[in-house]
Amino acid sequence: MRECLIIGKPNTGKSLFFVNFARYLGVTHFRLGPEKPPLAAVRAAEELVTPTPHHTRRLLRVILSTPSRNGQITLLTDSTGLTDHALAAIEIRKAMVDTLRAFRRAAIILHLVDVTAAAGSPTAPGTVDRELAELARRKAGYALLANKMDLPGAREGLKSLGRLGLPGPVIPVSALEGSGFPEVRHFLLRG
Ligand SMILES: Nc1nc2c(ncn2[C@@H]2O[C@H](COP(=O)(O)OP(=O)(O)OP(=O)(O)O)[C@@H](O)[C@H]2O)c(=O)[nH]1
Ligand SMILES: [Mg+2]
Repeated sequence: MRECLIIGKPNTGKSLFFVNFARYLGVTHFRLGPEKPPLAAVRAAEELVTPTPHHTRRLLRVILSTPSRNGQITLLTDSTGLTDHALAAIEIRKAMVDTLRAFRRAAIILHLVDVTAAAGSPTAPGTVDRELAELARRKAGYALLANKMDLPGAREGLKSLGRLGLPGPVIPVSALEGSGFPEVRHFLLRG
C-alpha cells in the first residue's frame, strides 16, 4: 500500500479534487468518520467542500482500486490546508501538524494550487507552496496541480506560476469539471 497525499493551501480545491478524482477512479462511497455511514460522492462533496477556508480539519482517506504498475494499492488522502503564517485556532494548528506528519509518510504528493486566487491573497500560490515543493522533490512522486482551470483568469495564473520557481511537473486540472484527471491518473500509474 502506498499513500498519495493531496496537499496545499486552504481553499485550493483539495477536498473537491479528493472526491471527484476518487470518483473518476471508480470510488462510489466515502466514509467520512469511523461512526459515519458511507456517503455517495455528491453527498460527500456537500459535506467536505465549502468556499470557507480551513474547512477540512482532519485527514480523510479512500482506497483507490487502481493499482500502480507494480501492483501496489493506493490510498488517496485529503488534508488540512497549510498557511504561510501560524494561526491562532488550536484545532487548525493541530490538524496542520497531522498533515505535515502525513506529508513525511506519503510516497506521492499531489500539490494543489489555486491559479485564480488574487496575487497576494492568503490562498494565492506563495511561500508555503515553494517550501512544500522543495521538500516533496525527495519523494518517489510529486506533481503540482494547477486547479480551477475552468474559471476566468486561470490561463494567466498558470503562466505566472513559473515566476514562483516551483519544481516538478505541472498538471492543469479542474477539480470541478474533471479536466486533467486522465493526466493525473497517468502520473499515478507510472509509480
Ligand atoms: N470553479 C471551480 N471551483 C472549485 C474548483 N475546485 C474547488 N473549487 C471551489 O473552491 C472552494 C474550496 O474548495 P475545497 O475543495 O473545499 O477546498 P480545500 O482546499 O479542501 O479547502 P480547505 O479544506 O479549507 O483547506 C469551493 O467553493 C469549491 O467549490 C474548481 O476546479 N473549479
Ligand atoms: Mg478541504
